[in-house]
Amino acid sequence: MQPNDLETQLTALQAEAQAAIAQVTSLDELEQLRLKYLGKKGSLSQVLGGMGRLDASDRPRIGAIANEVKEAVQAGLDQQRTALQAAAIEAQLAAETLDVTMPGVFRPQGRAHPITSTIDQMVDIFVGLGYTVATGPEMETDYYNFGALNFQPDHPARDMQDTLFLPDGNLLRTHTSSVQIRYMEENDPPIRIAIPGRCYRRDTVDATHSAVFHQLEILAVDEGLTFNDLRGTLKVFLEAMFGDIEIRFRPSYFPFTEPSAEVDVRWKGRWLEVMGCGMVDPNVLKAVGYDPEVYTGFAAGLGIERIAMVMHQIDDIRRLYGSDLRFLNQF
Ligand code: 2NL
Repeated sequence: MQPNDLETQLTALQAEAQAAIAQVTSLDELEQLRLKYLGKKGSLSQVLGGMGRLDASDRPRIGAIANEVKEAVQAGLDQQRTALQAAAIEAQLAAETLDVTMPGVFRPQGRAHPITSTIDQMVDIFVGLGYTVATGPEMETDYYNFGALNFQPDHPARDMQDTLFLPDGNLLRTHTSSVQIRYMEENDPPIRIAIPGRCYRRDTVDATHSAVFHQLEILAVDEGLTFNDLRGTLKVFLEAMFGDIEIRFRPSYFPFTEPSAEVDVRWKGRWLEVMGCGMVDPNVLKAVGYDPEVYTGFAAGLGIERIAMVMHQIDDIRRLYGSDLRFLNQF
C-alpha cells in the first residue's frame, strides 16, 4: 500500500468528519458521529488498519498525521458539543422565561358568609375568656335533645308541630344543648364550653323564622359559680359584640335552667332581646352524673341569625340563605 493513499484517506476522513460535525443539531447525533469516526469500529480505526501494510519507514509520518486527524476531529466534536449544550440551555431559558408583566388569571375573591363571620366573632370572644369550642351531631336522640335537659315527657316543644322527627324515632336537634350534655358525659368539671351549630325546627318560614338556623350556646360548670358570674360573663361578651351598651336581665323560664332570664341590650334607643340564660337546673347536672351539691353551672344561648340581623340591619332572615352575591358582598 502506498503511504499517499493512506494520507489521502486520512485527509478526506478529516474533511468529511468536520463537515458532518458542523451539520449536527443534537447531542445524540453528535455522539453517533463520534462513534462513526473515532469509535473502535469507526472510520479512523479502519484507515489505520492499513498501517500494517506500510513500510516501517513511512509509519511514523502517517502515524503522526493520523494523530493530528484524530485530535482535529476530537476538537471539532468537543467544540460542537459545547455549542450544542449552550444552545440547549439558551433554549430552555427562553422556554421558561416568565413574563411577570402578563395579567394574571382573574379569580373572584371569596369571603366568609355573614353567619360564619358572626360565629367566628362570638367564638373568638369566648375563647378569649378561656372557653373551649365543642361540636356534635345534628341528628339526635330524644334523650340528648329533651330528656337529659329536663324537658317533661309532655312538654310542648316535643310536639311534632315544633320538632322535625325522623322515621327511625331520632330527630333533628332543636338547639345545640344536646352537645353540652354529650360533652358533660365525657368530661369532669370544671368545664367552660362554647357550642356553635345548625339547629332545626318545624317552623313556617317568614321574615324572622327559618326551619334551619344557627345557635351559639355557652356552658360553665364549676364549684361555686353564681348568677353573678353569669351576669359578668354575658356583660363582657355583649360589650365586645355591641360596644358600650346597657344590658338588662328579665326573669324567664327554660326547662334546663333555674332561675332563668332573658337578656336585652339597649340598641339604637330600643330594648332588644338578644339571648336567654340561667343557672343549670340540678336535674340536668344529675343526668350527666355531676353532683349538684358540689357543682353549679350557668348557661346561655342565642340565635346567630338574629344577632347578625341586628348588627348588619338585615330586615329578612331569608336573605341570609339566598346566596345572592349582591347581598352577601356587602358584609
Ligand atoms: C335562647 C336560650 C338557653 C341554655 C340555653 C343550657 C344547656 C344546658 C344546660 C342548661 Cl346543657 N342550659 N342552655 C340555657 C339557657 C338559655 O338558650 O334563647 N336560645 C336561643
